[in-house]
Amino acid sequence: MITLTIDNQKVAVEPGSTILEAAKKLGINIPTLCYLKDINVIGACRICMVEVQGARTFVPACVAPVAEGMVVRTNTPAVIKARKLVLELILSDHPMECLTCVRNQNCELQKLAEQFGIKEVRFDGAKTEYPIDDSSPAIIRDPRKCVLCRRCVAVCSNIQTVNALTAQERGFDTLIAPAFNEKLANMECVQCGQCSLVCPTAAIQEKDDIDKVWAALADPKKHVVVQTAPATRVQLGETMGMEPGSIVTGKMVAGLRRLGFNKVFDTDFTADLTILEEGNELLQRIKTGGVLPMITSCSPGWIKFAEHFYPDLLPHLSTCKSPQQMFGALAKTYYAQKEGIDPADIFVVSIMPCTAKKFECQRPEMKDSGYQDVDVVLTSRELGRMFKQANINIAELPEEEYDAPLGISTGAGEIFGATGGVMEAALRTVYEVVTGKELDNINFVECRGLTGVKEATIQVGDLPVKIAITNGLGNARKVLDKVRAGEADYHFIEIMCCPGGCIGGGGSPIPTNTEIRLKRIDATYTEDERMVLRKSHENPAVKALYEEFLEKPLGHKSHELLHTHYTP
Ligand code: HC1
Repeated sequence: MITLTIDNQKVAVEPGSTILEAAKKLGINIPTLCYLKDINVIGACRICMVEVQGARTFVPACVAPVAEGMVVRTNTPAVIKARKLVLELILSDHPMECLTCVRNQNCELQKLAEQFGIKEVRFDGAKTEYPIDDSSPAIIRDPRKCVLCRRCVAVCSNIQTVNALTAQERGFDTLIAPAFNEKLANMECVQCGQCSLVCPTAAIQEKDDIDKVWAALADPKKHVVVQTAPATRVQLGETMGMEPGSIVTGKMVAGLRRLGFNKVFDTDFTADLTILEEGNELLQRIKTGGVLPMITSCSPGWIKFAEHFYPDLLPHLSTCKSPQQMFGALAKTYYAQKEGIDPADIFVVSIMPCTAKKFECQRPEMKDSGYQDVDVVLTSRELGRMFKQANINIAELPEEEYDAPLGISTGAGEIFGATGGVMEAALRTVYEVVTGKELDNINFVECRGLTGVKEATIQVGDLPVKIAITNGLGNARKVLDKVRAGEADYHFIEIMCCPGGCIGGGGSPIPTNTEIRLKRIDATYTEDERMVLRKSHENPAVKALYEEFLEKPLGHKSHELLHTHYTP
């Protein structure tokens, strides 16, 4: 162990630790801006400067390693003066649009300026003039607000291995953008929005579609229905100041009703339906010698990643559309018929923890109802803003139930939101369908947790089913490379684009970090246990859907509305 002194307190830490980590152990929070634990540790912004006795200059605490006997001061007048200078220099090239900025009151730069009492910026000169890139259906880049922290570059390259963003030019002209300043829509960007989740300012943000929803709600001709993704109920409370891990299912439903939606439905319903379709597809592939391993297809960032980087593996993907898209197709066919509403008048809104869902709903394949199946996707962050615009604090609302029938779901649908959840939900159903026996224990705990690649073999009757589960695209790559090399003997793989699964999606509340992801995951399994029904094949509304409309899993109508193909 290495012993050092920080602000007159002794602390012992592992060799190789940084001053920042050692200070944290003492409960001393050194301010940071570019730093992102385990992802971006580059000492670029210099906000974390500290004084080290004997050193000739200030030292960036996030990258400087500890040394035996080191004496550190984190808050001397000179350190504070230097940090203020750094902040002023950053602000001198920042558009002061705080009041009209989407990150107002949730901006790390604004928070630091307030913390350090910056009242004026003494430097006035040229400003970055790169144009806003709004070419993508999901993400907007505003280089004027960029502080060059490179967090987005790190998450895109190191975690997602997409490399859509890079630093280019030098000095004052430095720009974080796709190579050659190409538009995001023309890149291999998978629209996952992880960049927007780590951006400390509003330099990268989701495309705001709130006004389209307000317009639909105000249109008397429109029958506006909303579906809420599994993860939304364990993260939306955070946008209202509630603790991470708060479960707000009933309050969210109540809030949506007060916004004026005609029906409040649940993507968990079509998550259950996905299990019936996908589970049967897996069994059919196993029985008939189809392409294995089969890979889940509900995460649109993952689908786009496969199309760009693994087009040769597309036949491995389940042909099932995502639950979001199954919902849209059914809302404008089954639901429209049942309620006697002209599908042209139905407007489907999704609330998703995901930016890529905005891209998914606009894909040309997603029009099997005869209309665009899902009209608008709002992220959890946008719904939080919409509630604020309507002066609704969901924390103060009573809990209400979803509408039937497309709001009826099971715990299996709910756990889709956490990495491993789709696999666990599928196993609950596949086991019982194949063996005809009831599971003694429906909790497949080997599917759970934040480990990047999880593997297991589950005995289903006579068949040992080999599974793999990945979250974050860098982890997906590890498994996909094995599949590509013919070295994988899995039957079924779950791939979720974002770290932690959808509870950590790119449209989630900010901040989202490992600790917060774990709290949302715990809440997800608490919700699952709270449900009366926890297996998709027991969902009475799904059973009725097959009886009244679809007839059977993988039947003609299912193929028409619920399945699709991908573009190499
Ligand atoms: Fe997801 Fe899914 S779980 S992709 O993560 O399959 O976004 O929550 O809605 O469609 O159901 C997201 C979440 C979501 C779909 C489902």
